[in-house]
Amino acid sequence: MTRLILATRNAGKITELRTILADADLGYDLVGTDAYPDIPDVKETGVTFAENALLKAHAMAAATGLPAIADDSGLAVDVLHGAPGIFSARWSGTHGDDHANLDLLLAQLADIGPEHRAAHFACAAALALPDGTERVVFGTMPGTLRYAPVGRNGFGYDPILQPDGYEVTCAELSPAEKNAISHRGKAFRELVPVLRELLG
Ligand code: ITT
Repeated sequence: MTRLILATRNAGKITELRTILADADLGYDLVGTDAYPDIPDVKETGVTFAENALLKAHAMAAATGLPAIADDSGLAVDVLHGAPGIFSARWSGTHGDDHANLDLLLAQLADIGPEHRAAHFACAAALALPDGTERVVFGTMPGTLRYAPVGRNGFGYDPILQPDGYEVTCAELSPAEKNAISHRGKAFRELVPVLRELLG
């Protein structure tokens, strides 16, 4: 069985990709970064989601000699010209402080009317092989930003993004409901034909 690495410590992402690979009947053994504790995290020095996803995937493929997948994602707000974008995880200054990031964004947009609150989650998912071969695929989830957080599921900006066509926020969707329409779910599903082409 081919071992495939997903360069993340996020258990939710591993479960999501594992489910998609199983549904597609691709018999890979998918493991996360935690299976390689001695490999240091790579600095996300890219300026696009794709660049950062490729950096992470190539670093993992080079260090392990195995095919590696990595994703980079974030929230892009129209009126902010795509910000927070690649800075989504550290918008408030502290990496991974979801509450502070979301509070700062809501404060910045407090005076912006409903007609100008369009935003989308974006995800780039990269596959890198040890020989340097690379592919990147993308997924987005468009929606509108609320004025206050609602819902307890998910993470990050989920409580303030209401996906187009829904009356609830992402944080009110079940994981399966969100995966079916999410930026990451779409990008991961786009990887299936790429994996078939490059790995068989
Ligand atoms: P890795 O370990 O895989 O690098 P990460 O915690 O850096 O994961 P991401 O790159 O997936 O997280 O996402 C960066 C930020 O974008 C994340 O901290 C959230 O603020 C936001 N974000 C991305 N996807 C999201 C989603 O599905 N729901 C809510 N917020 C999301």
